[in-house]
Amino acid sequence: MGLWGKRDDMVVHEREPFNAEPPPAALTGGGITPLDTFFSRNHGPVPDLDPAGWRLTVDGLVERRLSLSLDDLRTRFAATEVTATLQCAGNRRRALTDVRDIPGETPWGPGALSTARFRGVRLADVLGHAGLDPRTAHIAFTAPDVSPQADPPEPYGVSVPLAKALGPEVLLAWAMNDRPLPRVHGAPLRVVVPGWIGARSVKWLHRVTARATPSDAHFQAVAYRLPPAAADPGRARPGDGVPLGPLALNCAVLSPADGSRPPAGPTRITGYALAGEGRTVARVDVSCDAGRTWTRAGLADAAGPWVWQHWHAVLDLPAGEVEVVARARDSAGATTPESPATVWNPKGYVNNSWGRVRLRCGGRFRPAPRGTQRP
Ligand SMILES: Nc1nc2c(c(=O)[nH]1)N[C@H]1C(S)=C(S)[C@@H](COP(=O)(O)O)O[C@H]1N2
Ligand SMILES: [Mo]
Repeated sequence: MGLWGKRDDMVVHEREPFNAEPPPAALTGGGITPLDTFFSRNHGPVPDLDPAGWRLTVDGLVERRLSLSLDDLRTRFAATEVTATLQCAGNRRRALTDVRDIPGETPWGPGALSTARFRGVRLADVLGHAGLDPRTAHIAFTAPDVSPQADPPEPYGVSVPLAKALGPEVLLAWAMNDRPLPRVHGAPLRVVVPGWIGARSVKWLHRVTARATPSDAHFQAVAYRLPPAAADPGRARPGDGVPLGPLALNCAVLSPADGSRPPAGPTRITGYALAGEGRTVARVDVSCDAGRTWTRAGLADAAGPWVWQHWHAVLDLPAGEVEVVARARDSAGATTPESPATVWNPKGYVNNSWGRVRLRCGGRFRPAPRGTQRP
């Protein structure tokens, strides 16, 4: 077993803070991602919290300030489950670095997303118990992990608008795939905000605050905002750019692996697609001739509204250098953009350009003609 209980072949971008994604081949099965395969994104050291002494504080614009133990959460509220795909805003950033360098950011491949069944209580139920002041417009989350990426370093914090926070899909979760939440994924309690960038699903949650304005913590006010293409990210000021929230339609190829050398001929191509909030993946098309001709991929059944969908197609790959591309369309008619250059931004967020793998296909195997003998 590798670091933090992850599989040995995990692609570890950084050990401290721990940032790792599964190799694409490990995600081809779709469905629920095993805990040892689930990607992990951290901005600081992983806290080691004692669940017995841990309390969740609910404060801010509330009628009753709450201090809840894990037992309080389990016994005073109805437990529920949500299966959700978490995707980092930096998923597939590496393909953007081919356009222009993105210094100081993790070069994620297509594996900075994974799916789990989370168990916990609805955030809406806990907020209802505290009683919200009518001025509440945002719910802020704070955790104890201090990130050196903020200047000065500060604990991790973000917020979501109240309308999303009250959604029945938003959980305070203590279990993942029927196991206690692993430490690296936020034990004892994390937020799960399905359909939104992973950054909003705060791990090691210890404080929920009702506010009139968004959180002014670094990871809400400065990072995880889409900067204008010409911006210098080193000089971003609070409020610059567009805050990232709901996920954009995305689609990537998982197999054959980028850079691999499969034989030419009929080849199974697989990957995933993920639609934004309130939308579904309508179709995925795959091409091996730069988009002149397309083959419609078969889509696996979705396991719910908040999860990825895996797809597969068989393409007759020619011998030589071949680029396989995949594009998706969602239920609102939106399509994934063709080129990484059009989505490039200085922080490398939200690359949802066509999935691409470059292959070198071997010569076609031809059986020897009848009557000839091989040496
Ligand atoms: N407290 C805290 N919560 C956090 C983070 C963090 O660094 N600290 N990283 C966020 C980001 S950017 C992502 S993509 C997800 C990753 O969740 P995972 O590590 O369980 O895959 O957690 C989010 N929650
Ligand atoms: Mo992220």
